[in-house]
Amino acid sequence: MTNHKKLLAWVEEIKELCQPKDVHWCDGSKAEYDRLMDQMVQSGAAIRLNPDLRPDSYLFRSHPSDVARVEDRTFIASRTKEEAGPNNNWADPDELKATLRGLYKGCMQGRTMYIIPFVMSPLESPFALIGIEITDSPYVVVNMRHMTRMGTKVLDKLGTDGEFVPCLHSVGAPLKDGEADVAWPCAPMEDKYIAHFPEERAIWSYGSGYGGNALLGKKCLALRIASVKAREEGWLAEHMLILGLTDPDGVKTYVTAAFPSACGKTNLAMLVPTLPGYEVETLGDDIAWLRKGEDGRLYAINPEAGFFGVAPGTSYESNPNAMRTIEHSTIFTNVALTDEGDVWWEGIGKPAPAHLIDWQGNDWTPDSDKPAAHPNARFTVSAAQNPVIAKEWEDPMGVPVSAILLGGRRPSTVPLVLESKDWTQGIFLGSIMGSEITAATISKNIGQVRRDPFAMLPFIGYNMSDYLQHWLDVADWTTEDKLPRIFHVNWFLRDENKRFMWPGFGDNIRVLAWAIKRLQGKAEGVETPLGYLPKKDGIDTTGLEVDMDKLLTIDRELWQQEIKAIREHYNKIPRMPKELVTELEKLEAELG
Ligand code: SAT
Ligand code: MN
Repeated sequence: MTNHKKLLAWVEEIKELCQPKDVHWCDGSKAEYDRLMDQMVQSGAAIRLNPDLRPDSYLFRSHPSDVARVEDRTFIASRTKEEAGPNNNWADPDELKATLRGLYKGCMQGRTMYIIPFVMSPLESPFALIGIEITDSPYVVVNMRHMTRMGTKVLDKLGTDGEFVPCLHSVGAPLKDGEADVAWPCAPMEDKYIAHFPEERAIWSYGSGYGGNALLGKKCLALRIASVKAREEGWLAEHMLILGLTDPDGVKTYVTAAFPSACGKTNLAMLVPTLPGYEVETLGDDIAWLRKGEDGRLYAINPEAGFFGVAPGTSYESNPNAMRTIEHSTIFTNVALTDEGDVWWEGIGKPAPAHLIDWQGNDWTPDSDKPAAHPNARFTVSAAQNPVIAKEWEDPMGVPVSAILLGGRRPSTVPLVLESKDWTQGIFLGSIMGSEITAATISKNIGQVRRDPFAMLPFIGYNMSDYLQHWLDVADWTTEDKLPRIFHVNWFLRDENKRFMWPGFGDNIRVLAWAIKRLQGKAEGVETPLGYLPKKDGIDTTGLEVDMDKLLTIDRELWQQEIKAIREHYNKIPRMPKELVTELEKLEAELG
């Protein structure tokens, strides 16, 4: 096991506090995974899918209240409110700990306490961050096995005094003697807490079993805690996919892209190009850590080992590589079940069968007025199963990034693509990013546009103004020619009839191709106050029926309104970096 004194002491402390029935140190083996799955199938927590149709795969149904991240119940408990900033719920660390200790007391009664040693980044990477998640959820254990590198090998790396981030998690549903368990235990909303202690580098999560609330290596460690560490140490922890794009000349370029949750990062990362001669390979679909390499360029590494992707809308048409990835050995959460024992969801590319069991376990027919799968239903799967995973995806030093894409769901105003004139304008474009709120977070305002700088609003572990300043400061790390170029994209423009104006998916290669040509000096840009737009015929639209004039417009009236909205957004962030305010003033003068 381990002789790590600090770890052993912490485990003892948590055992005393949470009073589990027993303790299991996870070795990370497939045998352990299979055993846990067998137990969960027996207890009714999991359903084994038909092995002839979906081998080695399982379905879980969450409690109807526990279906997404809970931003209202997510806290950054830094020493001061100022350090957490206007973008975070702040709580006094001592008070929050007292509240949480009260909840954790006896919270694992009747349950097994699992200890999951895991590492974010390949084990041998110098940038790896080790976490130890203690949880009473076997669902978390099996998901962590796909999403991270976990088990005994991590304890070996930790040695007797290595550093680790303690990540405490409980579903918050103790079992009294003889009390039967439910399929998805969790606590009521007001008792859920996703708490981060950035100075101490600790995570305490209580009451939710879902995704980013419970798989603590992901948003909690690899983004919120890592972003704090990154600022202190001079690197970046970002909500970005990483892809490798090979052009018809055989030149491979690495691109990262920041989009909010459920805006198509997984689809873009696995894109099948509709333009001949191009090839896209995946390195990551959600998180990128970026560091300056010895040659002065920025290198990106994916700290995760798997994909936790949105199922609805995923089909052999929209994302064939995702569909191939999840043909076997996959965990599904909140999708519908067919009578044959396979999965189904809205947008899977096959008509709904006459009968299904919906995500809540009820009979469902096509007449039902509710979706069969929850809109935030997910698949969890090892990245290695992706047929287009890049062979270098686990390179311990990462890959050099040439372009950064920023985007969100904007039905109007923001054109299909533009390139910032320089780094500062690129950071400005990142700071004003907006997107329609999706089902990936529990919110009453789904569909409304909210400002989500760098798609990091829910994930920055400190003050947003310092975060934006940190991005601006990257310009001082290296010379301008070595910095990635920054592009803003919007696949989600709609026409008067609310129809999407751009086909998206595999056709997004056409925009990527333009961006790559810009990097290579092979495409001219049209200068606008917001940056460079493609020339009229700059984007190859062969075979498409699209209105490029509309897709590439910067509408003065809409932008005058947009500037007002940006001002409001800026006003909510005290200490907004001066350079960005200047950018806004410049834009106002030019478009006003
Ligand atoms: O639930 S997660 O935070 O893991 C998914 C997402 O919101 O991106
Ligand atoms: Mn995400």
